[in-house]
Amino acid sequence: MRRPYKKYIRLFGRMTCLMLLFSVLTAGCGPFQDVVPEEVPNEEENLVVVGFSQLGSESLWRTANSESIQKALTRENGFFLEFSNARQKQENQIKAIRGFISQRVDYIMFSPVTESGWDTVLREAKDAGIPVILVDRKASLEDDSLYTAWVGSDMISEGEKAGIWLEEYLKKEGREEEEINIVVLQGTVGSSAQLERTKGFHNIAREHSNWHILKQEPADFTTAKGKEVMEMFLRNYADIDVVISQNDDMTFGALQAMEEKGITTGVDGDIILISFDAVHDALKLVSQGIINVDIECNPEQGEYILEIIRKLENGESVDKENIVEEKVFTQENVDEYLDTRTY
Ligand code: GYE
Repeated sequence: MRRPYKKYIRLFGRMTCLMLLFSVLTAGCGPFQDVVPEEVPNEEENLVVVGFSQLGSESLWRTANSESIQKALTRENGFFLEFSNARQKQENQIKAIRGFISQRVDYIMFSPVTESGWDTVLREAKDAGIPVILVDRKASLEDDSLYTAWVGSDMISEGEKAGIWLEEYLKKEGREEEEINIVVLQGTVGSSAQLERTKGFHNIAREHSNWHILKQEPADFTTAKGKEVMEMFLRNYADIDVVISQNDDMTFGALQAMEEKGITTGVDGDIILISFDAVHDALKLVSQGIINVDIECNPEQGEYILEIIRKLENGESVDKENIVEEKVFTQENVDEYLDTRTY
């Protein structure tokens, strides 16, 4: 495989050697040894260079996803990972991807903050001969050959699981004929997570003429926005039966807003609360009966990516779509998973 990036690695390698030599010679004579760049790869290591534009650090899920990838693409495993945080801005991701192209990295990975707007930059990557791996969220592209593989969740199915759980729960409670008022805290507008979870839930909701979605409002997957939007829901709607929050961080914010108004949620509460992600702090609330159900979204995608890149390096073919495994957590099954959840 052509590796023009190796030129830079070679240069860095030489610089590192020179700096190391200098620092040895001057050891104890000043602060210079502190600036030796230990991270920079040298030629002998023959590392696979991966540029990764993570979309942000908006949620606990996202932190776990970044950590999983950083843990898999290590030097020991033969990788040099250049990690760039886009702070939830598409323009930052496009800039980072262009930077990776000009550095001639071996692979580009990114988690698209929103679905659309990637055709031009991905065409540039393709023209430069750099394979692109999509992580977590999807991109809607006019030409699917602009990426090599995608690793992530089936988020339509996640939305459907929420709907199916609600259907069964209302039946169990003898409320299946009741008028049910629903509000939805949505994730980042135009992200595949927001679009697909919404679509999946609607696939089930449309079968129930007594379910009324009063309002769906984006809260950007953050706790602060979740609280703000929930406060607005509480001001505008007096009779809410169900809150659906498209991630746990927004759920934490929504819970603060409801607690401040003396409203309870969950198994014995005033409002049914449905959340997504299933991070440890939320699973604790499921166990305590404060969140009724948490639809898991699995952030541990590092190992899948590792395997894909290894196959590509060996000239093997890879599946275009790689879906991670996920569960549904309620008070009935959550305790057996609580202790082992690391994020
Ligand atoms: O649910 C949320 C995060 O794209 C699946 O993004 C991901 C979502 C996840 O910020 O917590």
